[in-house]
Amino acid sequence: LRKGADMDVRNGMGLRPLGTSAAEFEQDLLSNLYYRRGTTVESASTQDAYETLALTVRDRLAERRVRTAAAQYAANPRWVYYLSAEYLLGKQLEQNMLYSGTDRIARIALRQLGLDPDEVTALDLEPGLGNGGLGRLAACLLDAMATLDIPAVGYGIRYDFGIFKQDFQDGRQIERPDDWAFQGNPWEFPAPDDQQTVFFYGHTEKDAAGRTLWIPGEVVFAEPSHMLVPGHGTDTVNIVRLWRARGSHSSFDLSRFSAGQYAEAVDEAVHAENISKVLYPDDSTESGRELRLKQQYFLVSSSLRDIIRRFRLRNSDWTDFPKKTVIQLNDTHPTLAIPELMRLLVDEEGLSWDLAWAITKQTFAYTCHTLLPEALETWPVHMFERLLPRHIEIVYAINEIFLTEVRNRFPADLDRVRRMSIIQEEPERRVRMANLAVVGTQAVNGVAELHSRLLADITLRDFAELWPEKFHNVTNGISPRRFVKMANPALSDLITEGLGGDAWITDLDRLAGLEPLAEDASFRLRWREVKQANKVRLGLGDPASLTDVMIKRFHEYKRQQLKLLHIITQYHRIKQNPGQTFVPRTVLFAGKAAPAYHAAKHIIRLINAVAATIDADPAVSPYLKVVFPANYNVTLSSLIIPAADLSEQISLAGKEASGTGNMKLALNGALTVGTLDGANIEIRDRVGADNFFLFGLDTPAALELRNGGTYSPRAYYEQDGELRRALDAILDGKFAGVGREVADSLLGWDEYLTLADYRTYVDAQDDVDAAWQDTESWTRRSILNTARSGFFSADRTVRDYASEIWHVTPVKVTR
Ligand code: GPQ
Repeated sequence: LRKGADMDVRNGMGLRPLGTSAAEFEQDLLSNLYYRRGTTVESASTQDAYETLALTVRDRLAERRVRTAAAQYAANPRWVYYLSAEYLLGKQLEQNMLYSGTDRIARIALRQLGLDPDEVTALDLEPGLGNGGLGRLAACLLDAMATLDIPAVGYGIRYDFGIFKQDFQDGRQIERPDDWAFQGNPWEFPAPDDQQTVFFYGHTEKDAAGRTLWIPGEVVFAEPSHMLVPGHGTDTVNIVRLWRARGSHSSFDLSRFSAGQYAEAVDEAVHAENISKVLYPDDSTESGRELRLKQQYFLVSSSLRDIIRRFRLRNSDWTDFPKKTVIQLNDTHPTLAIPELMRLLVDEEGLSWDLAWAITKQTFAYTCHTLLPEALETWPVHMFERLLPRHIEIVYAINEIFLTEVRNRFPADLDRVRRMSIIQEEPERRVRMANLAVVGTQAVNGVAELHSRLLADITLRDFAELWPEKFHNVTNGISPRRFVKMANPALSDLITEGLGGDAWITDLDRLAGLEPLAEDASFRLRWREVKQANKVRLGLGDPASLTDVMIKRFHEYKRQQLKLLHIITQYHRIKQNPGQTFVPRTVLFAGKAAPAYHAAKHIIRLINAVAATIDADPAVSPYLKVVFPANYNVTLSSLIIPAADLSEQISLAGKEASGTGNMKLALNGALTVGTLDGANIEIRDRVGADNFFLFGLDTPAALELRNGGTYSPRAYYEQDGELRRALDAILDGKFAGVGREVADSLLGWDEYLTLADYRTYVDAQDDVDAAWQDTESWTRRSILNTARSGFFSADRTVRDYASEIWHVTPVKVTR
């Protein structure tokens, strides 16, 4: 069979359509149970039933996938390839039942066979192949690309262990491995024939013709499998292709094994396979480990070869490559793709440097997701050149030509040259991946308006001065399917009823049609009933209380510690005023801290200690409850978000690139208490200042205070009695003696100006309490938050990418 025949148009023909009735689904379940699972109803375990269900649902989408591949192959379009080290796809079963329209019939069929649908579906696990917002954004964009019929493939790594499972022991975070695929993963199609070879280490030589050869020192195989990425309300099914590292066949040492050296016999294979063993549980900080750099090159090298293989199915001329290919780099993690494509074109394909560079630059685009300088990845030159001896030469060559351009544009500006160089010289020679990413791409974008502006004005200012046209903004968005339709079925039904149809699911601006219903008292009552039911479903805290949620990774810039100071203040007010009534609140935290991020872990521990102290105090617990469910993930977020009344988006202005939880919460009718940071600004502009609780310094004020050199957290402590009481309570050990490190850090330096924003934050929370007491008005504002948040659909985000950066058009899949 000709390689690549999977793409052949003929494969779209001659398929028996799969049935759409419950009886046909039941037949297919049985047949899959017998022929693919090799068992019978009588002897099937719940795992058998689950896997069979998954296969039966998957088949419905696989049929669409075949037609998608055929249509896309025939069109020979410009493809979007999304390269990301992380994907947080969420559970697949519920999604795939929804997208294939089999939810109802699957349940009927399972019951017909005597199986309990809830018990069976409970076995579906979430692949946690990412850390936080960046990984979930990747999943939302794939969902939207498929929904908009854009030919796209996501590339990533199939980590054996995803993001760690979080648990608490004495209130402390502990991490346990996430062996998500131990039982196998029924959603995955292995494609061993598309295996690629990835090289590391070694040295370079020049051949007689003067061409550079890379003589590698290590060979690892990359074995792909893909999962289906269905679009909603369309037949398009794209894929996400994940690579797994495999040792070569020769890496099993039979002679050692025969000599009883069992561990040594598999040494080499184990070493190779370690590359895709575990996701680095870092978020916005550089890990600095060689294995991570290896992972990045592993992803890039295998994906590029696969992209080229796909290009060659329909094309032969290299100059067509950028016409048929756009590769979006999800942050700098896949930036090695730039020197790797240069190497393939120059060393392996024999193209001239200039032509290869023109092709490369036109092919790539780069999304930056941060403003924190410490999150801009750099790699020590000595590590880079040992692992990738040819790539460092290419990076040097790119840098030399680039710096010549800089010198010509800005003569005698040595400092600028030093700042812009891809190589940092002091205090240690390092490769600056963000600089490489800007130099080697045709477009650079930030992920919210403020973020994109700050990138151009501050973080990447020198580059924006050189190439202003390269810089774009594409405000993030979220999947309305995942985070409204699936997460909040009750609200979805009410919205559909209110709008007289469900077209909003793929056209979220239609939510604007809810605005007049905010004035309808009976609609408001039903809106409240839905929120109430979602709180009951979540099962944490009193459903009548104000549910106040802060759900995100733990990071000092996000300022969970500020929320905590407010909680302690409220605790003191309640204790000081016995007999007075207060607005009852359930404060819910959820999120993980990077295992080595000690300051964040101290905050987690203190939250748990404060929660326990409040719980044990009968004078306070009727009005205040703090809950912190462990192991925040996509699944848990889908339960919390629909139950939230108040969304905490309280990062220091100028630090949060965008945020996406802020969008999910507003769309589900939570009101935001937030700073002028990231996408909060755009949310507030849309929902209206009256429906958003604003507080805190704005970015210029924060920059001035921080950089002025006179910021004194202690002055705030001394001037504000309530703040002093809150910090003293921690320092005095009132919370089981826990958290002094947190208070010390706030009083000592307070990098993120928590104390400076404390007073306006507490005042904003008082406004929240006052607003909550007017139930009808709160509900009106809640409805308006939903009605005016249609902009935050990932469909809009993808349309922006498609028109501004990718210049791609849809390919419609037909029967
Ligand atoms: N983000 Cl650099 C991550 O989740 N991980 C990272 O390593 C970096 C950024 C987030 C960012 O903090 C949020 O503000 C964004 O909303 C999100 O990426 C998606 O763009």
